[in-house]
Amino acid sequence: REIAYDPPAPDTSLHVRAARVLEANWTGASTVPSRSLYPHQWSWDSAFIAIGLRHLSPLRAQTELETLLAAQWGDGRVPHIVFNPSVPLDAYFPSPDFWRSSTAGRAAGAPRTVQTSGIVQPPVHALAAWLVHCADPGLSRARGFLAGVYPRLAAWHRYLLHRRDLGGGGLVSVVHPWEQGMDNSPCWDAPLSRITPAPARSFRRADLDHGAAEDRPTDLDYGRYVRLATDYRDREYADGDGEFAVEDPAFNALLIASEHALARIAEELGAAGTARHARAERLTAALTERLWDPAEGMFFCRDVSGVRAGSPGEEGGQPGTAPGGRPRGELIPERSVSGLIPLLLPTLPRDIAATLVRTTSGPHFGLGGTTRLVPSYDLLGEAFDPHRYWRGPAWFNTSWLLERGLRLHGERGRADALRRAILHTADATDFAEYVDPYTGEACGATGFGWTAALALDLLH
Ligand code: 9YW
Repeated sequence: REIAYDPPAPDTSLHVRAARVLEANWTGASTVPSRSLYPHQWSWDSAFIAIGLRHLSPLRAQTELETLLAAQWGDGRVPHIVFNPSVPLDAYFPSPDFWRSSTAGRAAGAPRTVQTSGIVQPPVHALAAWLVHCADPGLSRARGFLAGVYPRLAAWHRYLLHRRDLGGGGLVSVVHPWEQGMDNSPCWDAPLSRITPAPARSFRRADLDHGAAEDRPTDLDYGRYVRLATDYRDREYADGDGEFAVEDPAFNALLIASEHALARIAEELGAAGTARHARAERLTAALTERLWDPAEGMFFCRDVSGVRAGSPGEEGGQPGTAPGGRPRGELIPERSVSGLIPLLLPTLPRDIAATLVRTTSGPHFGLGGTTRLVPSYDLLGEAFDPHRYWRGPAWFNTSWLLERGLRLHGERGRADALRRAILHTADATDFAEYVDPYTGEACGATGFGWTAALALDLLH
């Protein structure tokens, strides 16, 4: 034989480089999204990161989720940021002295020993916990992983379902654009336009030290984010009186997927999961009833700011329903990738799933045609910008969610193509935070946590 040995696999394989990113972003008990831009623990980032980390170290993946849940508030909310005390205050805005969780959050049961924000992010955690368990059930059982996280995850879902049904129709509302995770999505333009911005000189944006201003949200957006967060803090994080309340399809779909996962976790722990599966079904029905637009072939956000849950319609109708049985509040006519993400739900009506698949590959999102990954916003929308944060660029977590959805609904060819595109783009961009949806050009930070983690997950 001419070659007497099998050459070792090059150590620059995608797998090895993704593992290196997660290693470099690991702080000892959790993983930062990006060393430069986001030097703390972020809630939904940690859930996605745990999903990838489970292939490298199930123990670290379990620890990632346990660290986040240890910062849970007494009322059940899981904060969107858990601050690292060894990072200087000015490294990220808003910092702990803005949120003041241990004082302003006292009534809501904020932890005393760790500083956090007071808002939340999408509930991907029970789904992540279940997937992490499945990677190494022996270790998980030996450590009592699920038994430890289950009560916390259950309290988290209870908080969302009981304190955040601000529209009164059974769905959860976000009270700040940062909660939904797609900060400056055009979906928020209309509800945000009513908010008086905080003066620009009253805060300093640390994000502009690391990110290009033309790619980041504008100063006017930031003024409004700061106003909403300040008002919420000054109400001691009490829910129900804010000026911004929106029912978002992705946030609710992730809650439903997590509720199904929580049912499985309950079953693994020897309890019945039936009531949770049934609740997930009711939520799926509420999602399609309140947010599905059959004429447009996708889900939309519903602006329920100012709709008082619990207050019956003028003629004594159901809460959340106007006289005549219509849901209260208005649908926001902006096409966001958020409106495609319910495809990940196992019991979505077949015709809705088929329509969503068509919309994903149609002219507004271009998948399999003009775009490489799913854009965050309508290619034909007036506000579309291929580089400005959540107003057009493609993100890896949303493409990963859609890959799952396509596979789940039997669209194997499309799912395989999207999987290949995610892996190729993660590889070519050094695990970028997000990319130009047409060219795949890297934007934002590189060495980004969930990009590396979700690429790793797709390699397995
Ligand atoms: C910011 C950390 C977070 C993500 C959000 C994303 C961004 C923070 O980064 O928000 O300062 O812009 O919008 O979804 O969790 O990766």
